[in-house]
Amino acid sequence: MTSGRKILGASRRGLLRGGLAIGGLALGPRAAFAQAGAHVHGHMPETGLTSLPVVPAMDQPLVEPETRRSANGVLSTSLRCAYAYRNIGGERLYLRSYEGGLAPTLRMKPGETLKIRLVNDLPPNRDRAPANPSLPHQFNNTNFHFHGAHCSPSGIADNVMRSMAPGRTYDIEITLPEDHTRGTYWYHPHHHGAADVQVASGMVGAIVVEGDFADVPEIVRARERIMLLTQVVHDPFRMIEDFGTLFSETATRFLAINGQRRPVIDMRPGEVQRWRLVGSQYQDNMFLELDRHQLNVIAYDGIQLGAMQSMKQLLMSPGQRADVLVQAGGPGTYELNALPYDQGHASPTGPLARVVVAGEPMPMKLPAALPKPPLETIGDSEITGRRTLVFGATSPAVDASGQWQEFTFTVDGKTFDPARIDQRVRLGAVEEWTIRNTHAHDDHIFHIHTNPFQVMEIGGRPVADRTWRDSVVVPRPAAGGSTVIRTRFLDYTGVFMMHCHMMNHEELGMMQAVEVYKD
Ligand SMILES: [Cu+2]
Repeated sequence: MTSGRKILGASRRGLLRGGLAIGGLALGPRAAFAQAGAHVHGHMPETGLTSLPVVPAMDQPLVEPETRRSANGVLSTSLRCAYAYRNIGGERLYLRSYEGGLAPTLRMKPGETLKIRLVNDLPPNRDRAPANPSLPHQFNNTNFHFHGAHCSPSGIADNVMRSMAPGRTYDIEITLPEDHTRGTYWYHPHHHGAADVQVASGMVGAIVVEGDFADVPEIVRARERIMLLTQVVHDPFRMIEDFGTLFSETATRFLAINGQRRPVIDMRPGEVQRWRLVGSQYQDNMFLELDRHQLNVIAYDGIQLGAMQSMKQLLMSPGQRADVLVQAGGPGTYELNALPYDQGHASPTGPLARVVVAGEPMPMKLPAALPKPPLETIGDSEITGRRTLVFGATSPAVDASGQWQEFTFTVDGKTFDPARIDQRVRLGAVEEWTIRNTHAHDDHIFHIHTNPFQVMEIGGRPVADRTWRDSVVVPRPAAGGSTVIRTRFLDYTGVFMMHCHMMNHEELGMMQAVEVYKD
């Protein structure tokens, strides 16, 4: 294996991107310093042998991930999981990462195959697996989940029951059907015990299934931006080595997009851009507002809407995506903020980006209408079965400290056990599920793999357009206490997951295994 060449290549890319990531540790301090000195001008801080260039904390142009595209029906690539230094918001963090920092965007089409050689270069686990699998553990195990994909959950496809151990290499092969919905998806690790730490570390990347809105010239002409929303957390050593770093309602240090704190998004007056927003934050809701601009949503969770939804504020929950058209107003600087939002407790707030509108006006238009959405609505007569699931949690006594050890998070009163199948569904079934939330202190996020669903009602209120999604809020009892969805279990048998996408809750047990079987 030519690991030396790979590491050098990654370092050079990091330097060219502006010194965001240097594989300093792997290269050896002397080599890293020589490379940095040779290529980067400016002040080198005396922070140790592996000095990195100073990156201003904020107001840098938005950096978008490198793109990797399919060719001849296959997207063949590798993903290396390893520790890396990342400069984010003036902090020099040392975190588990994909490809040394900002994970690449994968672009492919329906009918194509994604082939990944995943190299787990994380160090050995120091702890043994606990008797209770829903206690966080072994943070250096990983695997790969294509969030939102309608594809096989079995074998070496989108199988999150796989365990990818440190020091080893694994192949993943995921084929999308010809009629797969086209839009914005994402990927992240899903190994129970370690997924939360890895997602919170920024091991998140976008996947674009190409070809949506191809007949809508106003959207085709719009410049696209990939924006991975994250909550940045770390301990006093600027690492994440303990679950307690992630679990408290005040854990978030600041919010970031694509690993940048308050980057600058440039636009021309009148320009329309398409922002592919990915809710890759590990735990909390983000309630977005762009000063003096409308957010025009054209798709949720990678599935086209039949009519544009124009709004002042947009709620992004963990796991969700929104494709948003933004039309710039007059010259000026406009703040993109996360506003206060009550999810049972206060969600994190703060600046996300600045939109700087300047230059020659660019006369562009928003679309007058959108094409027919891709999935047929599920009518009453199609339903073959109904189930109710209960998201619950035990909360600590009023005088407790709020540490994670004091909580359990459950579905139907049980924490997750990979040895148990919780829901069995016949292939071809079309079901209506009511998800109740009995947990007084938190909204939760229902997410299920393999098949998208149609949202019928949230908190007792019908959803007018019955939005297709793969992740949806289940409000706490005081806010309605339930969400109703309908879904078709088509095409794929096998075992996959249903869980809360607030990663702290999933890791502590709020997850079930669903098996779709053929008679
Ligand atoms: Cu939850």
